[in-house]
Amino acid sequence: MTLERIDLLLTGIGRLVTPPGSVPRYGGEMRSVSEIEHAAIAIRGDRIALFGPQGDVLTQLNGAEIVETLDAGGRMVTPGLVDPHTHLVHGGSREHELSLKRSGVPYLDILAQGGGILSTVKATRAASEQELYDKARKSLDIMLLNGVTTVEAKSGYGLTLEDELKQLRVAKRLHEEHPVDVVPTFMGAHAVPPEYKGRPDEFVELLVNEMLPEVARKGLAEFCDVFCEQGVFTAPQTRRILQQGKRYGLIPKIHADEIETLGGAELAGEIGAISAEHLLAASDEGLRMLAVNGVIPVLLPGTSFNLGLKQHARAREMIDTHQLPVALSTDYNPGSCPTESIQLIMMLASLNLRMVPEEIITACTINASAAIGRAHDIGSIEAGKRADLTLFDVPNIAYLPYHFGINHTFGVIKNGKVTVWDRQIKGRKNAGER
Ligand code: IZC
Ligand code: ZN
Repeated sequence: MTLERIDLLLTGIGRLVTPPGSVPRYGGEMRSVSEIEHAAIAIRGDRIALFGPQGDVLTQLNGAEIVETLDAGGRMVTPGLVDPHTHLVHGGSREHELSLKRSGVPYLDILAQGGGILSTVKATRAASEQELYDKARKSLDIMLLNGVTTVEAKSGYGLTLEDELKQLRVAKRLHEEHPVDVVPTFMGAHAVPPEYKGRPDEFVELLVNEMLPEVARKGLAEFCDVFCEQGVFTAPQTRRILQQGKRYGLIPKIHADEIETLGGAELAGEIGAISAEHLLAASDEGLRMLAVNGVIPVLLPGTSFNLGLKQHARAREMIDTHQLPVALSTDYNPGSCPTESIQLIMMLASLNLRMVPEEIITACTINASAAIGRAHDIGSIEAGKRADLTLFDVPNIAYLPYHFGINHTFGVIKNGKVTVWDRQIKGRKNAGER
């Protein structure tokens, strides 16, 4: 890239931290991140042009036209964080189920009684497209203020063709209108809707024959996900749905072995899913199948925490024994994990998954971007990659999972534009609206 003109030069970076490269980091590689003190980053358009020790960068820019220079004030800078598993677009909320949960009724029992996901289905069907948009947009603002620059968003609270399309259209509009990039996943197989109660195979046929083809035709999803779980969708039903998704160009993902061991991890390996999510109850063979087939485990420690489970995903074995490229995500949803805070997830990954800070940063950047097929474009600070950067008011990465329960993000640069500064969103497209 020619260095004749730089649009934004970020100087005064106390510590620049990034995983290297543009491919997922496997196992032991997750621990090695590049750290540069007193750094600078030069941006041209929406791309990183140059980065390194500030003295070196300034020397290389000698004679270049620099449109704007911004002082990071000694803060830490990482790649913009990526949240690769959310149920961002939904109606209503589920605090009315909290007492039931706390009295010991399990998550899947609440669903079997017509609550849980199905109570959100009712609220989502009743909501207008604009109401869904306004609610999701508020969550997206919170994510951005927490340092997230790309999120994946699943449908799955409509469960009719029209209501699934409604959710996916909202995700598309958010992607176009909000600074955060929104990557859409079709998850019509999230639950069996009440009108198909006791007839799950008929619902699978509807998904396969009508919903999937139409979603794909309209270009409203990149990925297809299935909740493969006891009492929800079986492994054979999951296989059928994801194989049909593949025929229509949708890349498979699986909510696999979250609560019961159903062989979801094995299936993710067999069909070549890009990622397998949750995995608390995954078998040894399942983990081996993920490794052999290059499937990215997306771990969601906020969910096991919030469900009060004793069991956690076996992150240490995934990383140390199976050399897997672990990613982390919020799982933001109104039931099992009502939080947008990826920084809380970092703390829980440290506490309950025993991941070290370098692994956590890798899991929230390059590996998270790989879980949504974008490691070539985002997830690390590299010349030529998208200029998505997060500034934290912390001295080093260990401080992020260490000092918990508050937001450490000071600023965000998205597509080369200063989008959050001094903890405020700038450059909002429809600034006057809210
Ligand atoms: O709304 O409960 N696990 N799907 C599968 C969810 C959690 C979201 C929800
Ligand atoms: Zn989920």
